[in-house]
Amino acid sequence: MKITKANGKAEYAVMENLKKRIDETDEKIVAIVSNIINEVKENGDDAVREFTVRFDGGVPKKTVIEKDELQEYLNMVDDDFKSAIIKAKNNIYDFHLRQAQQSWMTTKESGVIMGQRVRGLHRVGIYVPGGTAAYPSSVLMNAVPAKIAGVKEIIMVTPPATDGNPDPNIMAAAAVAGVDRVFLVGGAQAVAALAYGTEKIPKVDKIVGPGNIFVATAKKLLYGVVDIDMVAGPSEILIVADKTADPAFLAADLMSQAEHDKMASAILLTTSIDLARATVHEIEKQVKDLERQEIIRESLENYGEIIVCDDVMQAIDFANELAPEHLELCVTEPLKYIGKVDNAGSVFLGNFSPEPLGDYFAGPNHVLPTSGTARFFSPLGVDSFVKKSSFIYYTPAELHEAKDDIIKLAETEGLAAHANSIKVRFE
Ligand code: HSO
Ligand code: ZN
Repeated sequence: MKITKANGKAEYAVMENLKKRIDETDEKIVAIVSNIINEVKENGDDAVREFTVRFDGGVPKKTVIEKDELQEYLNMVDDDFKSAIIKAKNNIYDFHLRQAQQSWMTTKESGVIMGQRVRGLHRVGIYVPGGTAAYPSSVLMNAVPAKIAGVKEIIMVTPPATDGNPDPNIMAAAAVAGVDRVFLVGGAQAVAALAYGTEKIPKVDKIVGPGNIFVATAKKLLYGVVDIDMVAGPSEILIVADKTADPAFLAADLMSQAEHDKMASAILLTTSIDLARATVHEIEKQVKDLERQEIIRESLENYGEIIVCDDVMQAIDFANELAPEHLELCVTEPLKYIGKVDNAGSVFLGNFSPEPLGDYFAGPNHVLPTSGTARFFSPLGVDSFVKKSSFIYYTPAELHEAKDDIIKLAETEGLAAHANSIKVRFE
């Protein structure tokens, strides 16, 4: 990894380089996915089956797993894994429980009543990709907040493994998280089926979860027919470290995100040139033993940076501009700086709060805004699974009091029927 000095230009170059990763809409993929969506809309399960045969090489014998069957998978998996996902689920549950918003109502002396009702979406679909990107932790992160929000039914779709069977670890996580039913179907056809509903697969109100480019494109195209979560970009970590940080920890944490994807970005901003050099040395030392070293090397080569800053605040200012998915503050008194962070998906404070603690266990969500979107997006949470509606109750006297103002506003907009709806009540 190269080391540069903060001078304005270096930071600008980093930002420009990261922007290159944002996918342009690929017209060819849009055309393929649009066709899949239309076919599923028209021909339902037949189309889903046809695309599954064409893209996945065959339809699995079993295509749906009901809730009671999901529980059986919990007894099939490794005991330590089972105990770890249960503990993780409890932490995620506790954290997200605090996010739940109450409905409210206000009553004025005049008799006017107004309020807002908050309730869970009716039915939600979670997409879980197949292969090496099938993460049980992501099942928990998507399903637990939905459960707390009061979603009545949580459906999961996931492609089966090559032997036609479901991934037992994913099924066990689904059981722990409270998923109601799993359909063994993947790809854009699964997303379209969830959006429109087929005879077998029920129509949902929102689709969440990561997927390949076909899945992401299907979600984007169907936004509006159905709600979606944000479309996730490659993982990112930015670490701000002063001279007290440990280079072995920094190297390990940078590589923990670099291993996700060759497009992932890992950036270190430090006030110490010695620490910068020691971290490069540590990376070389540690990378050799890592299974995904090829991905890590490529990611660090293309999107890894170390920038030496004058002080911690200069580093935090740059972090705010970059708006990273994950921000680690490996500095003395990290809590002093939390109020200075404006743009970051999730912040990890001190030398013993490494990013994977958040990926798996502590409680905050790991579905976070990427590619600078932490400027305006928030982590997935209970809010992502609720809808709100407001209500008004007016008395005759209060409507009379307001009538002239409303009529004036309506007539100014040229909407006589609106004005009439008020007038007719007092004629
Ligand atoms: N760090 C990823 C989430 C994840 N990590 C899942 C491990 N498993 C989100 O950027
Ligand atoms: Zn991760």
